[in-house]
Amino acid sequence: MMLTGCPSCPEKFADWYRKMDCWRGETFGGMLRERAQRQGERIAVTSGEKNISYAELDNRADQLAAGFQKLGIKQGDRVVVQLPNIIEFFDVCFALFRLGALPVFALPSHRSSEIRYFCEFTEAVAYIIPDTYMEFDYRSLAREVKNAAPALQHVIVAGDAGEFIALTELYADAIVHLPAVSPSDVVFLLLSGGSTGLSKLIPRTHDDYIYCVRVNAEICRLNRDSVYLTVLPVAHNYPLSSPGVFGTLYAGGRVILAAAPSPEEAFPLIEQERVTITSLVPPLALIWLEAASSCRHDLSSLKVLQVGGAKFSEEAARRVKPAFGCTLQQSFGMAEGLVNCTRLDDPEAVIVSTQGKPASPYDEIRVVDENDVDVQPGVVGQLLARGPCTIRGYYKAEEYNKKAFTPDGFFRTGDLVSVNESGYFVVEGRAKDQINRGGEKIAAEEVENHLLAHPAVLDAAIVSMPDAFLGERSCAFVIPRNPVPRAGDLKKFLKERGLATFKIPDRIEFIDDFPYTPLGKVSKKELRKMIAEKVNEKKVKE
Ligand code: OOB
Repeated sequence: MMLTGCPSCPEKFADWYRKMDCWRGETFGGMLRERAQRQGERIAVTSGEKNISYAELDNRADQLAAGFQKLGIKQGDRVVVQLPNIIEFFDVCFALFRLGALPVFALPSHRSSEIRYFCEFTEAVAYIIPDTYMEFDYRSLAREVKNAAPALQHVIVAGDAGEFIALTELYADAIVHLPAVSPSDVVFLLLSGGSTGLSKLIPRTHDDYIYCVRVNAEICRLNRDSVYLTVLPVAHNYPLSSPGVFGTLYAGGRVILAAAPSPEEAFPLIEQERVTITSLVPPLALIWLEAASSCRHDLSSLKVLQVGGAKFSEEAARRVKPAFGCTLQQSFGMAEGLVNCTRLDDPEAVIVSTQGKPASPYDEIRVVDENDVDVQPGVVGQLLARGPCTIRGYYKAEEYNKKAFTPDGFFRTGDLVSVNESGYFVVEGRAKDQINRGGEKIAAEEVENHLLAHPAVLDAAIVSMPDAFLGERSCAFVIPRNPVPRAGDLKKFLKERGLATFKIPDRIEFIDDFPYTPLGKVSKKELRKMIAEKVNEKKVKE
């Protein structure tokens, strides 16, 4: 079933990816069914004291699909899913996959500004939440959202539902009829890190996502004995698929869900469950490295520690093997599809100093200058990508797609890279107007637009500032009106507008006017330099 507003892969390329055995015609629903038939008794997912086998997961997905169907959720419908690392996440995903309904994966940190937009833009029929998580009540968020999104018919709660529908009540007995789901159908919408006002939605198909999952699982040598620990939010593309939880299930292994990413939570789990692989963002890797030196837990089962989502410094990367006795894998991927990573048998020097090479041999890569002319090897340029995992366009974004993709279908990643003689990337910077706050992406324009809504803000420009722990934090330069607002009031204002906390500027600097480029655009480069100097000056004084 075609979802309108999703540019599909041209037939010529689709044929090629099939011929090359990338796209094998599998679906997620079918994949789980097959695993359940082959190894039904084996544990698929563990969370705390709860274990569910492949057969149970398969069964629960069917029962929940029946319940969703009774509610009227049908093929092609969009459902905003905002669940933390709990077993129900899997029931919900596979139930929706089997119905051909599409999860829109929100993160637990999103608040009303983001959720309202996802619901409205995708015309979602349902919104699925936990009752509370990390001391936040998602039901109050749902109340706000429901008023704003008329198409939204159902709010479904994992836990105490209040006035909403309890997820537990939806596990029904008999499925009426499961629709035919084609491997080329869109399976869900992922969120882009974004650089424009509102984040773009990424339509991924069964074909392209399962291939991505499979190729990453192969690179990480996952098999039935693999145990993947999920510490990052499971709905993020990285722990979801690179190879993450879906890669582990594809390989028939076991997924462990951690309630929190801290070493206090994760290290005992590694010991107890004999975890073999996990993935972290760089700031978390720093915390784990620190904790490993005084750790009394047996972490010897860990074979691979993946670090990605933001640049991992070479100094920190060098410490991974001595600290954990396992192989580091650097992962440089994007929800739009392309994933690059170092290989487990790469020399240590390559592993610590590069962000890897494309996961698939069918990924086509170009590194270009500002005129789209290919640069010489080793020269920094913008990375363009086309391949069996990479989308050909964002959901309902016809105009934007003309800029985000070349006419021949390469995705403009916005990442500045150099490529060494072995084809490995070093991420050198970013051309897109985005802040990467320790792996969490902030589109500058989105936050600027919110700031501009404040009556005391004449203009605003947000840039990154260097940070030893997160790599980058955000700094908003604001031209105020009179009377000059207080920084704290502006932050509070953004919070009240329902913006996720990680997007609220870490620092606000008031300024009389911006520096401009010769073309009259705000010079963010100059602003970044100004704040970096200020931050470094302070460090020198300290
Ligand atoms: C992952 O996916 P997204 O969609 O949240 O973010 C993608 C962007 C990239 O375009 C790049 O700017 C940045 O995040 N990034 C890195 C990086 N990994 C991602 N920048 C420097 N070094 C790295 N290792 O973040 C993602 C998806 C799949 C696998 C891994 C990460």
